[in-house]
This record gives sequence, structure tokens and C-alpha cells, in this order.
Amino acid sequence: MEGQGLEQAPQLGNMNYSRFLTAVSAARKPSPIRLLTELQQLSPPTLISLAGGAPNPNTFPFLSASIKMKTGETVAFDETMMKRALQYSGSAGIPELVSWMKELQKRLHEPPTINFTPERGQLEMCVTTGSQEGLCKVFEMLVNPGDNVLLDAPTYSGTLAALQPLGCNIVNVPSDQHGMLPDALKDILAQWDPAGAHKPDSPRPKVLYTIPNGGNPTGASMTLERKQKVYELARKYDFLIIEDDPYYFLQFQKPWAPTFLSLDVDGRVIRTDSFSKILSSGLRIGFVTGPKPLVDRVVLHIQASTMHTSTFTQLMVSQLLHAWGQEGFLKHIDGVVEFYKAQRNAMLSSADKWLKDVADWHAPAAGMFLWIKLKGIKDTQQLIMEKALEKEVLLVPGGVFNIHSSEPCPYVRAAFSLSSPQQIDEAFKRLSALIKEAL
Ligand code: 09M
Repeated sequence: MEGQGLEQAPQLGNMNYSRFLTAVSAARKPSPIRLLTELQQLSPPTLISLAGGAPNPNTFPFLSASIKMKTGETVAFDETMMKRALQYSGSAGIPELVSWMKELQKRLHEPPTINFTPERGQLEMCVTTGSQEGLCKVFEMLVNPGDNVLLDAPTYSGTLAALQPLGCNIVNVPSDQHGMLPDALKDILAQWDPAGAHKPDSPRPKVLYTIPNGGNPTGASMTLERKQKVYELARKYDFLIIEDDPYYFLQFQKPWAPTFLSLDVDGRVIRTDSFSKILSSGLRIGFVTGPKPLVDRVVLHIQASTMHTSTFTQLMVSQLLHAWGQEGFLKHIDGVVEFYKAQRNAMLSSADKWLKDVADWHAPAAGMFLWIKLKGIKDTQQLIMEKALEKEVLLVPGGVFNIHSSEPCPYVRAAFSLSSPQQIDEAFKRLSALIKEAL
């Protein structure tokens, strides 16, 4: 079944992607109506088209909008812009937002041999409704029932929610506070033959998923050396790397870590970015960056499901980015990082104050989370769900981030994003009392 429906296997350099695609993804075809719409856009204005199925925006009740920025600028939707914002748009994202992001990706990641120009290979980008949509669609594109998927658990529960129903077998790669351990990955992979012949009952993994910066829930950030080793293993065993990096822009130290995308000489990295932690989580803007044959498949899935991320949202963000330019955007990020770094420091000093004797943790170098191991507590589920609420403190019991959520887990995840340093301090005071009572 695998690869069925792909008469011409999409290729990038030496990569043949057909072996990676699920039958569902390979069977996706462009919408014929969409193709007609594109034809119309390329035709002279004298063409009278009765083909488009879009509604007439003159009937819509909204006229114009003006959104005030904290910096004093305005994002304006005049009547023409508003009509566009209220209308359907392309499934890959509005062109000016995609092109702005391509320039940013080039600057930040300098993809080595592949790039966004046909001469240099075929890297592509699309807009998604948050990185969650991108991830979910990337998994659907690549993961068949029975496939082995490599990841470093504990991991983001939203990833498990998207991945586990696909019926795959999740292979846990051991990790520490610097992320996945390449030697452990090497040992796991040794059971398969890199040349291709694999055990018929257990297919060679096609994908590895990881959160390289400020991991959710662990706060772990992967070193460049580890990324290089994992990338070499990906080449040897021919698997793709899904780099889920919503906390990339929340790295507390510069220079920011080189990404898997920046190492990708073959076209085997699919990267998801998110604006949720830096511009807005409710606007729902994320991006998929990767080899064109794969991003095109994600776009076909978008075409068949949501059709596109809200045009209004995209125009709002795009206008802001064009007004700011890259420098303005990066300056904004500096301010966001400063805030989260101070929050992290506040949480660390409260942890030192209240939890030293009853818990262990590592200082996160990025993100929004502290991963705390409670000493002498076998499983935090009951403690949090029953007793913590009584004491008016709430954290996430670590078990929800494990592949088998029923397994006992002594960890809790504490977010330093929303509470004030005073609230964090009081919360840890309550947590400390709770642990001491439970022991
Ligand atoms: N908790 C996330 N994480 C989360 C969370 C969330 C409501 C979201 C990793 O906004 P998107 O779609 O770009 O982000 C999805 C995403 C992808 N990858 C590693 C993430 O951490 C967002 C939303 C309530 C709780 C939530 O707890 O961790």
C-alpha cells in the first residue's frame, strides 16, 4: 500500500520520499477548483470567469479595521484590504507572509545545500493554524499503523495525542537535560540493518520527532554536538527528523542554537515553527518548513480540511512583520525573551527557597517550563489531582507526557509563563507543604 498513487516519486537530490508517505497522504490530489482559480489569477483582466465559488465580499457586514500596536504603530485594514481579509485564500498561506518567513528562515537557519530557490534545491514553507496543525498533518503524512517512531519521552502531550491514534509503535530514546542521547539512539537503531533489509515484523523507523529547545515538559535543550550525531544517524538509517521548535524564539542565551534544519544537507528535516509564544497563541499561526515534495503534501491535506489559515489573521500578522522588518521582529523577540528569562529566574529562586530538600530540577535554557522531580513520591497523579487542589496549587502531573500515561511518574511540570514571581513563590510554598505531608 505504501507509496500507492504516486506515479512519479517526488525526489530531492538523492532523496526519494515515496517510501516515507502513508497511503492516505500519497493518494491526496489537488482540488480541481483550486487549479481553475490559479488559472484565473494568471489570465488577463478581460477574462470573465464564472468559475470561482467564492462568495461576494460586498455582502459581508465588516467594513474596515484598525489595530493599535503597543509600539504606537497601526495595522490597518482599509475597505479593499478588508475584503481580501474576509475572503478565501491559498492553502499554503498568503504569499507575502510566506515570502517574509522564507527570508527569516534563510537568515536564521541558512539551510546548507537546499534553499527556497529551484537552483539550490527545493525547500518549501507553508502557513498552518498553529504548529499543532502542522505536526498533526506531518504525522498523518508519514506514519502508518505498525510504524516505529523515535522520540524522546516525556514529550508534549499534544504530540502524543496526534501520534498515538495512528497506531504506531513509539520507541522511546533516553534523554537528559541536554535532550536526546545520541549513543542511546545508536544502540536502539543497531537492531536494524541500515542497508535496508529490516526485520519484517518491525519496520526500520522512518521518522524521529524531537523538541530541540526548551522541551515540553522537560525544559531540555539539545546541544549542537548531539544534533550533529543524531543527524548522522538519520543519514545512516535513512529516516526523517521532525523538528518541533515552538520555543526556538524563547532561548535565554545568544547565539541561538543551530537547528536541525541548518544541518540538513539531504532534505530530511521537517521543521515546525510557531508564533504562539511570541505574537499570539489565539491567532493560530505556525509554519512548516521542509522539502517541497513533503510540504506540498501537507498543503494538499490543508486544502481538504481547513482550506487555509484565517486570511484575516494572516494579513494582520503579515502587515505587522512587513512594517517591523526582520530587525523590528527580532527586537520584539528580545523583549519577550527578557520577560521569560526573568520569570525563569524567579521560579528557580523560589524552587531553591522551598523545594531544595524535597525535589530535584535542572535550570531550563529556553521555553516556559520547569520539570520537577518530587523526592520520595512514586506518582504525582493523585497528589496533584486531589491533594494539590485542596491546597490551591495546580501543576501538570508528569504522567500525561509519558508514552504510557498509566505508568507511575514522580515529576510535575510547572509553567513560569503566566504567574507573577509572588504567585510562583506562594505556589512552591504550598507544593513544598504538600510533599512533606505526603511523605
Ligand atoms: N499546553 C505546543 N503547547 C501546552 C501547549 C497548550 C492550551 C499548548 C510543542 O500553538 P501551537 O499550535 O503552535 O503549539 C503547539 C505546540 C507544539 N509543540 C512542543 C508545544 O509545547 C504548545 C494549549 C492549553 C495548554 C497547553 O500545556 O504545553
